[in-house]
Amino acid sequence: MSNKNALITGITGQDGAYLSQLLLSKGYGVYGVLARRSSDTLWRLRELGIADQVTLLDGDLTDLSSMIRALQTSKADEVYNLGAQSFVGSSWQQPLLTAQVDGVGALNVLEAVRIVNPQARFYQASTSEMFGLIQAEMQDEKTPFYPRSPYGVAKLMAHWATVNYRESFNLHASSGILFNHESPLRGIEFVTRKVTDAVARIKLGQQKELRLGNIDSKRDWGFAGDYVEAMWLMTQQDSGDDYVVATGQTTTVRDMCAIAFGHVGLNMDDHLIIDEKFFRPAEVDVLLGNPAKAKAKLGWAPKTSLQELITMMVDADLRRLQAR
Ligand code: NDP
Ligand code: GDR
Repeated sequence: MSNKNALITGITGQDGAYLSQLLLSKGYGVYGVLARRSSDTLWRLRELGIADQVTLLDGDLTDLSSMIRALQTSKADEVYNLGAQSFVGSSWQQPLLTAQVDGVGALNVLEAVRIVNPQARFYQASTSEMFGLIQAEMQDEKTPFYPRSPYGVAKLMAHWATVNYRESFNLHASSGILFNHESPLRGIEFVTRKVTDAVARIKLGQQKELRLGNIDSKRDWGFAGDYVEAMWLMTQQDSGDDYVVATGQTTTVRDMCAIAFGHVGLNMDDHLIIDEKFFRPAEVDVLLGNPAKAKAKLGWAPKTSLQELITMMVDADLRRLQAR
């Protein structure tokens, strides 16, 4: 068992919850930055039964002083920067906030590490959205970036800041370029969870239709529980590096949707409506990651198929709705 401490920004998010669970199982003292909100944000940690096993520290990524204090209080050996305005769709409405939180926020955490404990190992939650407009059939660590949203642009700044701090100050800093990963703890605004929640409601007679935007886009979807293991493996290496984490399979939103409806014996065409409202000003048409480096260097491989993932999510949504 480890006697290390970890600090997680974004601990109340999907990945923060699964990463906390993983680190607790390894014996870490887990600290998380809790951004002030008017409503409760601990539901994911509660659902995993770990809300009282982590130490929450008030702070915000845009507030450098709170990041410095979080580093000091937690005495973190490993810092995972998962906090972000992570919804691509909202980033066109809130480009400056997204830049402040996702771009400058990462720089604040890097500065806090540099000031308080440059020996701490740093993980940055980078994203396949940095690839954006397709430059290669399969994207890997050498594929050029071409972000297509204010979110992608902000995350690119954070990625390069991570690389730059590694090269400038010799920090143990890694950038995990993670492709889409989902789970029953996924936010309801993201397409997989929007679909699985709607399918469960339609099955239970609580809803009739599901309105989506571009169902022709393709994503490389994996399970969040598998992906947080890759984050931890990166901080265990001798030095920081950049890694693509993906399944190597891509599927259209349409086919993902068909899996969800099919799982409960419903016909998607009876319920699905295409709504212009959900189209984006610029789209990332296809994402398909090549996780060969993560496999070779980290010994990481995805364990959950898209079929298993979507059926797990539909079943969880059915259970939640029936328990109400
Ligand atoms: P979520 O949206 O579920 O979680 C985001 C977290 O960031 C929440 O805990 C949120 O707090 C916190 N947060 C937002 N703004 C601030 C702020 N100003 N200060 C401090 N904390 C803040 O995201 P995921 O868990 O899905 O993703 C984790 C990270 O990985 C994100 O950075 C995301 O951009 C990135 N990523 C995600 C992928 C995915 O497919 N899930 C793929 C690639 C990258 P609160 O709960 O209070 O809102
Ligand atoms: P994405 O995820 O933008 O890839 O970012 P999202 O699930 O929002 O969209 C995936 C694709 O589905 C299309 N789509 C819709 N999307 C949503 N949300 N709602 C709809 O109604 C809808 N209809 C069609 C989208 O246009 C898109 O093509 C996620 C986030 O977790 C990011 O933080 C992360 O960095 C990337 O994954 C990798």
